[in-house]
Amino acid sequence: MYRQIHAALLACLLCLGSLPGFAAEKDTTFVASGNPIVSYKYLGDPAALVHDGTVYIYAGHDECPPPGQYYLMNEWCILSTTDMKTFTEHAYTLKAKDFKWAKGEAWASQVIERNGKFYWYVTVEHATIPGKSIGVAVGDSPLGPFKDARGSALITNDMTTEYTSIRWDDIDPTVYIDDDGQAYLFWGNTQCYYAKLKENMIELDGPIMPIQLPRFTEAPWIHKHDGWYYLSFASEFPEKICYAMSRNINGPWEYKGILNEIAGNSNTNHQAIIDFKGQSYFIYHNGSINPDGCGFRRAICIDRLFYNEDGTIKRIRMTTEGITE
Ligand code: FUB
Repeated sequence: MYRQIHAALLACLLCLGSLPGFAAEKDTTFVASGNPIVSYKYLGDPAALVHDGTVYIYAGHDECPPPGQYYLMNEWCILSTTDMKTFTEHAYTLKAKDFKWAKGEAWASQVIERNGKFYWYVTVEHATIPGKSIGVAVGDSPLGPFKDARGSALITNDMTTEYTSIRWDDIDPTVYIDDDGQAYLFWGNTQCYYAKLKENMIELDGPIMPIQLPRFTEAPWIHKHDGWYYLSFASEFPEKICYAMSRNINGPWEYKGILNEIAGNSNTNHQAIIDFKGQSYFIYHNGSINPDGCGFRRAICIDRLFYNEDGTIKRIRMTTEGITE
């Protein structure tokens, strides 16, 4: 009986969560009972920022009502944790429409800090330049509020037509600031790109350069660990996460194979990789709370990530228990 009431309540909450505009009215703290960490609303495309002893997770809100099979994403939500088990969902959300030049569609994003400012790079559909585009918002805190930093897109589809004619290749930004202070933006779908960013973080500082990665689909994530640069990315479709390594952020990148297998019930598989308090974590989404089975109502999971002595990464073991210690 209890299980039935619980299931009905969950279904009701998920239904509410799929309604456009549903958002936490105030910060809400909860203890995750394994994976996925949030099961009262659908969230996808997690990006993580470690700052001052806290992990912030920025995720797109999947609002497509069942049984719809399309992306309905209007906003990005923020979660935070200091122990990877107790999470706060913050009331503030950034909306795709906060970028006045955008039509909507809050696809994948990432936040990075520089000189006390927090830059939130986002994918949105451009209102006047056909195709996906990348914008950047800035705030004084990892929890915002954030405002459009440029008043225009940083990357638009017409800037990359020499590489592919598709209109959704300019998505999924990931940003890294190297040890010498140079910032880089990586992004792409079908074709992976990267470019230098100026110190102000809101302008390109050089040409857009293609990177050749085998069976690259989307979702690049750049991180560094013990002197190695890692470029992980979603591969093929349905997606696995694969990765490449280099001693230099400009490459050459050596392909290292599969890092994470197809994530249950979701055709996409979008990752963030962080080190936090001496452990490494793999943060991703699957479709495990979606009874219909598709990639449009996703859920965020966290599992441990382990490196081998030679710097390669062990295959991720996706669990339902999540982080237990
Ligand atoms: O959420 C929309 C798109 O699905 C993202 O931009 C891709 O990475 C894929 O997860």
